[in-house]
Amino acid sequence: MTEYRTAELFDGELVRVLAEDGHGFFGKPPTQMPSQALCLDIFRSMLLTRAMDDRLLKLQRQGRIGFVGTSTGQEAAIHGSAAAFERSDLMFSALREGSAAIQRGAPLHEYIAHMFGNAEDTAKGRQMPNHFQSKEANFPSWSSVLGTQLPHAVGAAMASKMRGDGQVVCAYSGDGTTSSNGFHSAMNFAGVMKAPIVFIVVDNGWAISMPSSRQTGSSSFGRKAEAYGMPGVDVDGNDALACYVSVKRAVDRARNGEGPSLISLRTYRMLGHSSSDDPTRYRNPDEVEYWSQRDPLDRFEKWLLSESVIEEGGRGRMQHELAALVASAVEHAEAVDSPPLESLVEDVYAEPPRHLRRQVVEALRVLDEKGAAEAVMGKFPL
Ligand SMILES: Cc1ncc(C[n+]2csc(CCOP(=O)(O)OP(=O)(O)O)c2C)c(N)n1
Ligand SMILES: [Mg+2]
Repeated sequence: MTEYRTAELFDGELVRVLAEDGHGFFGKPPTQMPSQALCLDIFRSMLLTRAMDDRLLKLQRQGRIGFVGTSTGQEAAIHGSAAAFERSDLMFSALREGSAAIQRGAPLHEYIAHMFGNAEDTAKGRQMPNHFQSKEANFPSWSSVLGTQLPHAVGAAMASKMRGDGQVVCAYSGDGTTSSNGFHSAMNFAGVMKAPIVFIVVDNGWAISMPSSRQTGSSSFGRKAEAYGMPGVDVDGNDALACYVSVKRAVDRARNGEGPSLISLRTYRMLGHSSSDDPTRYRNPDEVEYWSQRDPLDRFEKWLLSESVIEEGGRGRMQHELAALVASAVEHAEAVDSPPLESLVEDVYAEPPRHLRRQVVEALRVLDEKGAAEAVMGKFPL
């Protein structure tokens, strides 16, 4: 496994703002620093993501939810970058950026409802967990088919360009997804048409069991941008401020009509690919140890303390408060029913056709839910 280390993939400097140990700046402070309030919001979002991972993975192990794709280790990349967009911008996520919707205003209980697929799930239980959608947060659901979100995002960016309303589109993908057709089509089209979009590759070192060093012949993901005629940059993805500053520059560029950019955020997936994966089968424990020494939460916390944005013990108090919020959202979600069975055939046709209605009624009869079957027959007479 020594062939792995994304650092080997890239022989240039990563963009950094914070010192690796969080004590001060790496070099000169950038001119476009986020406000203290925004820094605090980013940190809180990072802590919430960690708290949700912790709780949701336990729920999955207890058989109370079906699937979890965690974000542990990637919190700076997710929330530092998401903070650079306006809420009116459109955000297309991949598997691990769902909690950015909460950062953008979606209610926590809706996110948790989605993880359970209950009647309060905005996707009505029709999606896998971790495929969150929120109209309120301008956050479309994504498809598990890797890369399909990227051409959709470019289409949305072109629509914004035609409307001329200044909306910028954010398009997240993983390192593995850079090998998809969708990535190429989207990057090419956006480059040619100068679409107002920011592509963010969250390079977490792995695509299930495939290391990112085996994903491309390029010397870095950021450098792929050159071939598509847009700027590209490789950033330390465990540095929340570097993520914010680099993405903000690209967002401003897109809003000013200067077209797309590609930002690659170098980070690490600390846990398995999903709750169905055992990463010890393919990863060297030394590598995991190396990255555990570089926890993005610790690094940002040290800097926030040194700038007096938080005080000693502040992180612990926030963690406590967020864990309680997650616990109460879980308690609420478990008391909510599943979506009604007949919702399976709704929302495609204006009136669900006869054969689908019949299937719902038959299913309800099999489930011995006579009352419900009669109610459906009353609603949609056969
Ligand atoms: C088109 C397609 N090919 C293969 C898969 C199977 N698959 C699911 S996730 C995954 C790895 C994704 O890696 P990456 O893009 O780096 O995202 P990460 O999971 O690391 O966040 C693969 C190969 C898929 N879902 N879609
Ligand atoms: Mg990956």
